Order: sequence, then C-alpha cells, then structure tokens
Amino acid sequence: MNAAVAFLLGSDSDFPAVEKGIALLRSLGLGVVVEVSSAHRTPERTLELVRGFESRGVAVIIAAAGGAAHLPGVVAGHTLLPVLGVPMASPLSGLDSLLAMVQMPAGVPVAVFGIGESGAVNAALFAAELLAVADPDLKEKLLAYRAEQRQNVLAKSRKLKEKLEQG
Ligand code: RP5
Repeated sequence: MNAAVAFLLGSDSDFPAVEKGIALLRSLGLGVVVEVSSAHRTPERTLELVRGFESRGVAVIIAAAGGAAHLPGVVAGHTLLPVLGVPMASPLSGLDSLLAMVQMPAGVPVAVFGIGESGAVNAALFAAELLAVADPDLKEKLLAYRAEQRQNVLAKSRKLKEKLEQG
C-alpha cells in the first residue's frame, strides 16, 4: 500500500507519545510511513526523506519533535505538502517545543497541535480529515469514529450515575 501519511519523529524517544496516532491512521486504512530523523542531528537525511515522500505520493507529513523542535518547520521549508507539527514533552514540559513550532515566520506554515499523545492523535485525525475531502469511504470511517466517541461518553455518563446512585 502506498503511504498517504508520513510520520516523522525527531527521536525514537518520541515514539511512545505518537504510537496511538500512528495506530489510528492504520486503523482508518491509511498507509503510514514512519521514520526517525532529526532537523539538527541528521539534517541532510531529513531533506532526503522529504524529497522521497514527495516522489512516493505522500499527501501529508506529521512531524513530532521536542525541545528546540525545528523539525516541522525545517520540513515545511522544503515542501508544499501540508506539515502538521506535534510538540513533544521536554524538560520544560513541552512548552518550548510548542512555542518553537507555533512561531513560524510568515510564509512557511506549520499546523501545530497539542503537546504529546493527544496532539499526535489529533494530528492523525486531522491528516485523515484532509484526505477525506476526496475520499468518501474515509469520510464514513471518520463519521463512525465520531459516533464511537459519542457512545463512549454516554456509557461513561451512565456508569458514573450508577456509581453515584449506589454510593
Ligand atoms: C528532539 O529532542 C526529539 O524530537 C526528542 O523529543 C528530543 C530528545 O531526543 P533524544 O535525546 O531522546 O534522542 O530532537
């Protein structure tokens, strides 16, 4: 299967925070290519990967990085593919990662998500939503995902009420 989404990690230490996002994309039937490459430690490889993604038909790039988190910005500087940035936790709680990603100079956009796992899940969903614009089957799967979330909230509400009634 051709990968529609590339998930780029600044380090393998970022993997635990993005694992759910990657699994979610796969559960939606999307091909995902996952690579570790750093904007600072392997700058040439990062550029080669981005060129490779373009030639392989990748449609969206998600880049997760922490600290001096330049990865999504550097990637965005080398492609017109939409780049979604996910700030990773850091010794400064990920606030440094978030600010580094979100303050891109005008002209080179990066769509930035929340810090850590929820950001990675939302970036994955957003990538799927971008692709669903031209893919009705994928849109149906995303609608089913929303319906599942609604059911989960209702079940949690019922469970809490039962607990309160018993107590
Ligand atoms: C960033 O530095 C990575 O994205 C990671 O979040 C952070 C720490 O990397 P390691 O020292 O764990 O490889 O580039």
